[in-house]
Amino acid sequence: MLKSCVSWPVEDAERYRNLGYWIDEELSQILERQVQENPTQIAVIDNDIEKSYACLEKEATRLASYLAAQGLCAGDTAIVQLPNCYEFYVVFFALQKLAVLPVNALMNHNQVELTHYAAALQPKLIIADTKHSLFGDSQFFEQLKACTPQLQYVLLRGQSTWAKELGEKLHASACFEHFDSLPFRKHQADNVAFFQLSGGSTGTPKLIPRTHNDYYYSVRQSVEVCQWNKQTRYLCALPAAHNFPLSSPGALGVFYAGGTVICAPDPSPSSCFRLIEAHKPNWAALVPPAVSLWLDSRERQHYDLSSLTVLQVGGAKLSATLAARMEKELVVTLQQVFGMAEGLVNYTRLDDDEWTRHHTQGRPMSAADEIRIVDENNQPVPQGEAGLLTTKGPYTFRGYLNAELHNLAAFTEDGFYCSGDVVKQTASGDIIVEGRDKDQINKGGEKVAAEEVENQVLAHPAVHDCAVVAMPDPLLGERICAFVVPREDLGQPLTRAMLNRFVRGRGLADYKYPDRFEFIASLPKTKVGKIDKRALREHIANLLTSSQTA
Ligand code: AMP
Ligand code: DBH
Repeated sequence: MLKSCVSWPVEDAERYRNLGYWIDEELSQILERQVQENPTQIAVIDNDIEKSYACLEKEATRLASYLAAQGLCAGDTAIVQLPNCYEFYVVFFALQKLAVLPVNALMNHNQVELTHYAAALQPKLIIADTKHSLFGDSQFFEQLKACTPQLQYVLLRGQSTWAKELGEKLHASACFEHFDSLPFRKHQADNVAFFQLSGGSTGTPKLIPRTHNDYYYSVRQSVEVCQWNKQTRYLCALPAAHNFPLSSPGALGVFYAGGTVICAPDPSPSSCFRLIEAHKPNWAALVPPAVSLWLDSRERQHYDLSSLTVLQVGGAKLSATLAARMEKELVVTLQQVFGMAEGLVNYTRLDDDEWTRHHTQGRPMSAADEIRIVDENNQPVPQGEAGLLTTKGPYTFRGYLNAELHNLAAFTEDGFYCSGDVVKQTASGDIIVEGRDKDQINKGGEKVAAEEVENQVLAHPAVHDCAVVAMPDPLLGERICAFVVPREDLGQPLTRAMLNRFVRGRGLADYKYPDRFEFIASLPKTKVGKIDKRALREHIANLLTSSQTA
């Protein structure tokens, strides 16, 4: 199955190795080197738990030993769905040591997403949290097992009455204490280490194979750009599994630099301010809507947030107005981060001038990142003009898992990944994100593939046709609007309430639900007969404006 992962052409791989980008080390080495250099330093703070590097390494090794004793071995796959917590990192490194390849699902992923990951990966193991509604009892696990013949093991965080007693063991205070540590053999650093999730623009979410070599380089280079060191204290408030807080430089960057990760359950002011005052992080990463919430929160005056020196913002476009307000009112330096789980990450640099920090999304982190801004015929646009961002480099993937056809469209013939972002580049090489040419809604950093939502709505028997588009939203930037053409031949009129109830019953992640349904007699078409989504976006935007002014 993993044979269908596309790797780098031999000559590129050789070049990346010769230039020192790929060092043929596994991700687990990030932790091992700190155990040599920094064993007593606190690696992770999660509420009242403080764990040193030595502890994290010991507990990851024990968990790996336990899983090996159960029969898991290199090349097996797993689904992990954990909240922001210490155990997330124990599990991450345990699986890396074993060379078991996980996909780290987000906590707000639901039945539809997990079922799809299981179908794509045929995992042997699921590690989840009993707080998630799917894992409160055994029903969903049994259901998955029925269609995933390999699936045998489940390990739960939290109190569980159904997954034997193992569930309770995945708790920070006693991670597999009675398991002796086994030595783990080295694995090929060219191999896939885990699967990252793509926001996607197709009917089913795509999995991104990330290798040890490429991901490790992206972490090291991010640490270099951000100048992280042992004094770095990073507030991890975005979902730990997301590429941004995992690797830009994120928690893995902290571990590489020997600093401390402070886990926050979510990016809300009520969760974060308390933790900032208590644990004094100097860096944090947010999406733009969270920045708005922080700025407008009345709670802010009651807390000492002065330890924060840099606030990274990414995942969706930050307005220059918010950028300026943020630096002034929070007394921080802004770092814009424009990245993608597929690879390429751009940062504004800490010493960039104010205009660059406020108005651009930064520039590629590596000299080896190749950027081409092109028109729809893949021809470069003149410098300074907007075009489609395509890229390749030592940490940008070369193909989604099991997606041969889709990969043909997602890459140019010479291996550049077509990101679907419309950008322009300033004379100094900084990138400004202007928009997007992919069928996706970016709900304040949470990406939703229109087609995935359309398929769910289309499953309703009274729906004849459907098109999902972004509508403007003051806080999130965009929300989801579904235009629905009802079937005429059915007696009972279709209502918004019926559609809402129907979609909510389908087991899709909540953030993918349409925020609004609009009925329409037929979908507008372009000259070439495609659904005219631009017209639909304009239509809903006008409707919103006129309802505001009415
Ligand atoms: P994904 O492929 O799901 O990892 O999402 C990556 C996409 O998020 C990018 O291709 C952009 O469309 C969007 N994105 C990420 N960071 C930024 C940013 N700082 N500004 C604008 N868009 C962003
Ligand atoms: O949105 C993203 O996917 C993203 C944003 C910032 C990302 O993957 C990253 C940094 O690494």
